[in-house]
Amino acid sequence: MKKKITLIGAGNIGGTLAHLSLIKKLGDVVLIDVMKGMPQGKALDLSQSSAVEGFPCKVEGTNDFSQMKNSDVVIITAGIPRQPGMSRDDLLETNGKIIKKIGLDIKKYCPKAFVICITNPLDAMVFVLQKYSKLSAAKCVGMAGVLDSSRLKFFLSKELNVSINDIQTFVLGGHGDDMVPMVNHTTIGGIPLLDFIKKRKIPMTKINKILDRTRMGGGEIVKLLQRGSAFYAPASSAIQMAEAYLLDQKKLLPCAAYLNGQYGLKNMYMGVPVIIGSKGVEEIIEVPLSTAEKKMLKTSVKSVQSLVSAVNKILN
Ligand code: TXD
Repeated sequence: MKKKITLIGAGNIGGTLAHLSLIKKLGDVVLIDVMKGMPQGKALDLSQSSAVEGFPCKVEGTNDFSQMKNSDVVIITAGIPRQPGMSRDDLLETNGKIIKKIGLDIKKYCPKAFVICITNPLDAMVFVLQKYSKLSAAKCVGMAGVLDSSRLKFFLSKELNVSINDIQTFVLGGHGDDMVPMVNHTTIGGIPLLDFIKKRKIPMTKINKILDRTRMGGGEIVKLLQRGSAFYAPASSAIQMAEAYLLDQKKLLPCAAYLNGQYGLKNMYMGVPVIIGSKGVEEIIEVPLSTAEKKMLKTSVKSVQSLVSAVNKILN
């Protein structure tokens, strides 16, 4: 039977998610947005592309949230994105209220779905989503780490002049400017990054610049676009997570997952490496951290925790 994928928020990322889902033949797509006409218009446009692309899946656009009923996968981008000069945290109140309502809808219409939150500030929003949807922790995740790692991979591949596909890396912590890129766990075709750059005589200062550019990767695009934020790479990243679930791929991906003791943290969402398969988050992988990484992670944890307590106050 064909799977049903609901995309809540039909803006830049939502539209791209729909296009990718259809081209990859992942299932029938429902695009939901509060804006009248827009999801319907995008769905019609996407449907017409099936004549060329030849996908067998249907796509519908609607303003009716009950249409998410019995979805297998839900991906949420509803809310407002950053404008130049705004931090992700400036979105807290508006997006918090939106995500709370969507959480309650998910509880009502598709409590068994695998749900991926993309809306910022990510780690706080996925916490709110899980709280109100009552989804199991395994079925409720946030997308940020795949994107942040993709940015790091891209910058490294350019600097090192190697294929992006040969770079293995991940980013730990919250999706903020204090995320923790895992240099010690980065390999180039199996060779540790630090050995690789030593051999090539690439100074560590260059790598540090790349790490900073990764941390600020979202802001760099916001500034260039002048309206809205990145959407192609975020959509690809979330589709990789959805695909891992739908096809039971057991992929190891950095995602915002609910922590219950892992990394010494409890009752919070944060970016960690997880295995995604047909049960959702099947395992959280813990890796040893250096003293410096532990310190950086602590800072990132503090930012996430203060956002969560701020949003809890707003919503209660
Ligand atoms: O790594 C990550 N997690 C991210 C997150 C990377 C990039 C962008 N990230 C965040 O995704 C960004 O900060 C935003 O919070 C979301 C969505 O970004 P997008 O670029 O798609 O924003 P758009 O184009 O403004 O689309 C948002 C849509 C828009 O069509 C609104 O009408 C709709 O959300 N919207 C709603 N839909 C449903 N229900 C409600 N309540 C609602 N409110 C607004």
